[in-house]
Amino acid sequence: MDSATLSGYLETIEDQGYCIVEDAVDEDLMRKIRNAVTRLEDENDVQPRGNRAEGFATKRMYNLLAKDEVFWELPVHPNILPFAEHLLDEECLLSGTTCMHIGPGEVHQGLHSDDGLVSVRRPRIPFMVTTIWAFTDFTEENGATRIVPGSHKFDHEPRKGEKVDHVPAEMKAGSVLIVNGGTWHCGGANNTQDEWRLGVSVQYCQGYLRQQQNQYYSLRPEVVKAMPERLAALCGFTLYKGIMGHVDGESPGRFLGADSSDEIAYAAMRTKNGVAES
Ligand SMILES: O=C(O)CCC(=O)C(=O)O
Ligand SMILES: [Fe+2]
Repeated sequence: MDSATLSGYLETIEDQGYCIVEDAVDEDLMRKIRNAVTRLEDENDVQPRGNRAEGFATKRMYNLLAKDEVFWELPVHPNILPFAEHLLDEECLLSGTTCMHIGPGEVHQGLHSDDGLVSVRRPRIPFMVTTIWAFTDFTEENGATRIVPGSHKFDHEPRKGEKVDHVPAEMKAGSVLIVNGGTWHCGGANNTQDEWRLGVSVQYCQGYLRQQQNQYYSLRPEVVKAMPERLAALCGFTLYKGIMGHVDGESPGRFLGADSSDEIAYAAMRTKNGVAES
């Protein structure tokens, strides 16, 4: 994506709290992801978890990077990662990867903001950026994510029973919805007879924040070692600003025997450790 296009989208997010990037994903990747999701749902006999947050007719899976390498393409995708790098910064982390397969009869989720657990007064910078990838069309009828435009500027989290207008983020398969972590939203109700809505959420957070899904325990060392460097760094296997996350002063990447992430960590400590250098 060229920088003028990216700037245009970033302006929309600044104003509205979200934007939709159309045609972000090619057919081949869409097909691979859809196949992986249905295969994993079958293999693991995934069933709705039966609560308002996770849904009563929605199949969800978490920690997708550990489940199939095809998901590795999403967090580092060149059309999408720049949004997280701009709205957070380049040392942001991957907070979670979740597949949300909303089935017929689902009711809408409760309105929330994804970084609402952070107890810093609003309005504020985003602590998270959520990207929701459409692998089927998202329509108002089949449960498109609902958004409260401009709500990233509100001074509170949604209150129980609070009435507010929301709009469906309708988009074609292959589009990605980018959401400021402070924007109010929810998964929509699926009022169709037989249409499943498949979305995958790739969520990023500030590098100093605890990740929503635990990457360290879900990813085996040999898996991280096989990852591209950028992906391993996003998962948290380098140091934040050359310091945070260390083990006896060294990068967590070193303990995986990953030469490359070890190198990055040492370089980061030399060049970015303001304490040591000043
Ligand atoms: O499924 C969706 O469209 C949104 C889900 C969501 O916002 C969440 O689980 O935090
Ligand atoms: Fe959400």
